Amino acid sequence: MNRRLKLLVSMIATLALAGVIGCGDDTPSSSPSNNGNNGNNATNNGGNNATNNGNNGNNSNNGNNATNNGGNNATNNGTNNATNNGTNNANNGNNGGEPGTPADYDYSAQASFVDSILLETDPTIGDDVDGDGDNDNALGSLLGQLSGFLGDTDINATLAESIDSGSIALGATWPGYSDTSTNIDFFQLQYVTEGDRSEFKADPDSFLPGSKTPRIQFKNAAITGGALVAGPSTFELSFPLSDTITLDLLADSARLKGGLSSDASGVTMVDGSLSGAVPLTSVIGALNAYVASDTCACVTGGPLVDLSQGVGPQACNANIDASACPSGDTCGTIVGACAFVVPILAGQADIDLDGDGTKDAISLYIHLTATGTNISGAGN
Ligand SMILES: [Ca+2]
Ligand SMILES: [Ca+2]
Repeated sequence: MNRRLKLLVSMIATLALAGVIGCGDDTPSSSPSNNGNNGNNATNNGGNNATNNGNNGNNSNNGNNATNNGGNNATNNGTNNATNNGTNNANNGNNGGEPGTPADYDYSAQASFVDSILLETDPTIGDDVDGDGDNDNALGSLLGQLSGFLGDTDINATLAESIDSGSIALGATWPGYSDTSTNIDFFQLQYVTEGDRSEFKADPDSFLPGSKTPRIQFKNAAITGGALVAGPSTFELSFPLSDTITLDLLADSARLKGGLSSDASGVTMVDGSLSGAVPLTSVIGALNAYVASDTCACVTGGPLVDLSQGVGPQACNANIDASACPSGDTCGTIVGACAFVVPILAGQADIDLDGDGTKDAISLYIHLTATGTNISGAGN
C-alpha cells in the first residue's frame, strides 16, 4: 500500500512538475491542437465570445475552448454561432504558429528566470479555477491526505535542488511590457555559462514545430499597480521521464499572478502563482503512453486504461499482462496499481472543464518567483 501511494504521489508530482518545467519535445503538438480545436467548434457555440476572442492566441486555443464550453451554451446558442465559428476557424489556421524558426523569435523583450517553484500542499490555498468563489487545489488536497505516507518524499526540496543544479531552467519574456499590460512567453532555458543566471538561450523545443511561436503564451495580461493577472491560457506540457520517454500533458485554464517590477536586469516577480487544472484524460493518456512505450516492453495487451469504461477499477484493461516485468519494475508496478490509482485520481478531479456536469480535471496551485535575466537567442 505504502509503495502504491508513493507511486501515485510521484505521478501527481510529475504532473505538477510538468506544469512548470514545460520541457518540450518534438511531438507534433500543433496537429493534435488543431484536431482538438476542430472538435470544440461544434460545442463552442457558447457565450464567451469576448473572452474567447481575447484569449485564443495560437496554441492557447484548446484550453480556452474547453473553458468556454462550460456553462453558457444554452444561453447563447442562438446568438453567436456565426461570430464564434469564424473566430475558431481562424485560430485553427494559427495553431501551428507563425512560420519561422526559434532563431527568428524577437528576443529583445525583457526577460525573467524562474528561481523558485513550490507546490502548495495546503488545499485551502489556491486560486478559484472554476469561479465558484472557493479556492481550488486538489493536488494540495491529495498531497495532504497522503502526507503520512510520504516518508522521505519531499517534492519541493527536489524542485529546489533541480533549479539549483540547473536541471530545471524555466524563464519567460515579456513582450510589450508596460505599466498596464504585457504578453508573456515561456521557455525552457539553456545556460550560456553553467551557474550564471545573467544570460540564457531559449530551448528550441519550447517552440511549436516549424515556427517562431512559443508553445506557452499568455496574451494581453493585465497589470494593475504592479500586480499581474494573466490567463486563462493553456500550458502545453511535456515531461521528460527518461532520455527517450516524454509524457505529454495539457494544463487547462492556467492563470499566472504575481507582483512585477522591471529594471535594466529584466522583470522580477514576487509572490507569484500558477494555477490551473490538468484533465484526467491528459493524465491517463500520459500513463497509457508510458506503459505502451518501449520502456515498458515487458507489458503486453494494452492500453492500460480505457476511460470509456468509466473511472473505476473497470477502466483498467483486464487483458494487460505485466507478468514478464522484473520484480519491482516501474512498469509492472504501474500496471499492478492501476485499479487503485485510477479511482483515486478520478476522485480527486474537482474541475468540470467541459461543462458536462462531471468533474474531469485536477486543480493545482504552484508558487513561483522570478528574477531578471537576459534571454539572448535560441539555443541548440
Ligand atoms: Ca473554485
Ligand atoms: Ca466534465
